[in-house]
Amino acid sequence: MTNFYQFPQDFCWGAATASYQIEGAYEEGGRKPSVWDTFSATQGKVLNGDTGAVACDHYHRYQSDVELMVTLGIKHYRFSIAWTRILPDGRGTVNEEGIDFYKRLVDCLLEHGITPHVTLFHWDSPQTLEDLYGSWQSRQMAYDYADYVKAVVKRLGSRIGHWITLNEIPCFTHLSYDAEREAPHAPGKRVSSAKEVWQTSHHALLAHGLGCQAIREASPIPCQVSLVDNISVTVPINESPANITAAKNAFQTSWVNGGVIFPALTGNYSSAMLDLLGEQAPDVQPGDLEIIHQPLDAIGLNIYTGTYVRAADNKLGYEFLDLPKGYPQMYMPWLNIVPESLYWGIRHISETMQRNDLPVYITENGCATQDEINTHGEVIDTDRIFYLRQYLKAAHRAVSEGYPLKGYFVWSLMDNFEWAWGYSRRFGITYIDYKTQQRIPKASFEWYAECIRQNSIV
Ligand code: PNW
Repeated sequence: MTNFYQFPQDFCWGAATASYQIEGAYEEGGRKPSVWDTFSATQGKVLNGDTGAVACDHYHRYQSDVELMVTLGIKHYRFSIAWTRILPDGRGTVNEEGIDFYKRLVDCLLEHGITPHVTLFHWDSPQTLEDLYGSWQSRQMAYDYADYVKAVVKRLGSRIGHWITLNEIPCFTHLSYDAEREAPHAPGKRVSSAKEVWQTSHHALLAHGLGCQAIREASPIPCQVSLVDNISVTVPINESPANITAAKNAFQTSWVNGGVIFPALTGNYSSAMLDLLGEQAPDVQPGDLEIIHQPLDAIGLNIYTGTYVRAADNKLGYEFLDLPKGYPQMYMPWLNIVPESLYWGIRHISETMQRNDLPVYITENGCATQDEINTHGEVIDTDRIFYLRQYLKAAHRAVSEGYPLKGYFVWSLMDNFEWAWGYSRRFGITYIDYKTQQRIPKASFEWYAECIRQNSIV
């Protein structure tokens, strides 16, 4: 049976996770601390004193978690590798036990017909490198990252066709080294100027570029290389030509876009961005922008929300609109429900970065809800279904208008350690009982499974 919301035959349905958020086993297999171990062990940094020491215990339960994916019906799984399992001190001798864990996981996925999409870094910087030179504050971090990438790809590369260099540069730089307040993300520093913050994201961009080169050099098989970014999506309040132009212009001037994804895709910081930054712009050495501007096979977008924009009679020609009181939100202060953001994110990338041919993946989309187990032992999260259904409709619109959207990964396969919010916020389509580690598929899990079966929105 076909219906209006049918997706292309080869559309990739997936789910996503990240190492520190699910693995646990923080002192096992030769792993050493990352900045998130240190940060979460520091009083007052993470809500309720939660840490990722145990998390979902995925390190020991990966086989049954793969069974869960089989039940769900996904053919694509996005996860991340913990740098400190591979190189416990960030550099030096490779810890083969760490490699073995990911080999077992990847083999298990492949045996079950699931394609791994591997993120090489999802925020868990080696603590040793933070102590040694302030991790992303130093240019050296980019070179150490590239060596780590080479070590991983050389050893696991024969099994993996999809690599992602870094997850969300703004989050592990700007949100981790804030100039104005103590940053909410590890290592939670407060540096002395905006320029120093911009220097951290410049180093991350450099790491991305060097990482791409390292993957291409070390991979024994042809593979797809991409970057995952949380762009800031501007949505026209209505789709008049003037408002669409306003949204496009606002998209390019936003610091997250102009300062992170723009250089990666075009080879330059956007000029609007540089004007805005003035003296605070990062120092860029000759050759940096060429390294940063690597040919990519795809771009991954993490989209959860957006900001409404309209045309205005001011110098910029547009203005951002505040949301009215009571605007619908999911269970996170920033998670306003703006389903069209998924469509506009894809469209802006295609149209404003001169990259209308670049395959796009939605590498994360999802929400936190106040899930409870009912008397039948079920979690009926119709609110999550409501959210996901609307966003998928926007994804479908992008596909039907011809934008190159190739796949969608729900965040997340299971509830997990939600960074500074600890376990208080549940983003999973599978409920985790943190006392027993029992996995309980929520109603949204069944709903998503049916979408996958029908290759449509149900
Ligand atoms: C993502 N925003 O981060 C991360 O990649 C995940 O690890 C995380 O669990 C997930 O979102 C849910 O928070 C984001 O403010 C954090 O728009 C904040 C935003 C977007 C993405």
